[in-house]
Amino acid sequence: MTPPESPVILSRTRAGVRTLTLNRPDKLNAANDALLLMLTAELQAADADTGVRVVVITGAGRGFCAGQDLGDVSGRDMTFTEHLNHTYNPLIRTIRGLSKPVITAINGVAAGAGASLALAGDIRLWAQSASLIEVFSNIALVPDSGSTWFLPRLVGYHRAFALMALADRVRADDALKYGLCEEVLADDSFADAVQAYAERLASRPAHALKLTKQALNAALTSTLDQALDLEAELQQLAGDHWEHEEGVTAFKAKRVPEFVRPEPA
Ligand code: T3D
Repeated sequence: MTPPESPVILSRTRAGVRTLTLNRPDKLNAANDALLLMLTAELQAADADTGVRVVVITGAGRGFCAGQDLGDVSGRDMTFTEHLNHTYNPLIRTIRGLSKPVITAINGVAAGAGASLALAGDIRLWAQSASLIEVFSNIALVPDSGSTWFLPRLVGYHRAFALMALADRVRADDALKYGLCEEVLADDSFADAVQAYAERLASRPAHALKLTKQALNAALTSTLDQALDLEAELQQLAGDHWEHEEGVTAFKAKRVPEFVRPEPA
């Protein structure tokens, strides 16, 4: 009897943190359609699950994600445009639109669309040995899955162009310097350190963070006037929520606020 195939995405929830692990380690977690569609579905499920407060995306084995599985493209019955609209673009839109913080935990090499995925997180944590390569030009393709949007906003047009044109590898220390990651963590305790970081994030006020993500996403493409208007609108929603009352009460009582409560049904 053939053993059942292991799932391309592993899912585990601990202390309000849902960890989704890309699970094709023999190919450095290169993405086939099953992986991309399942990752998007798992993210949507995490968004709908009130027990989940933070989502972590990471990779099994020594890679984070080597981008499109190049063994999986010949004979495909979709154009490139159709394929991106069917797989990668919904994935990136889902991450950016998720109402919960998404941590991309870059455990190893992130290349091509895997680099875009690494950059799409709200928080990017890198293992010391991780690296990122805008590898697309090696196979004469255009950076996709959001790389042309994320990278110049982080490093400026010129460094983005150079990284994309030459496909040079960015290592963790430079990634920190360039603003591609929030923290570089030791390899040997990476998973535990990511979980600890995620749990700290999970203890923060989830409703306020959801609105903060919404405001920051909108501000990336808005005018100052539009940002001020949206802040005023969202602040009302935050101020009317129990989290705000709890924060102020805790401050006055000189205690730590307790932002984790079961949501009313
Ligand atoms: O819709 C569309 O199709 C367009 C979308 C495009 C999005 C994209 O992501 S395009 C870019 C595709 N990705 C690449 O071109 C990256 C190819 N891989 C590499 O350049 C290198 O593997 C790395 C720099 C990422 C890592 O190098 P290294 O030396 O650490 O590992 P390796 O030995 O090259 O790879 C290990 C194994 O993974 C190897 O398999 P083997 O020989 O042990 O059986 C290798 O073939 C496999 N692998 C790595 N990347 C891919 C892959 N297999 C399939 N597809 C890959 N992308």
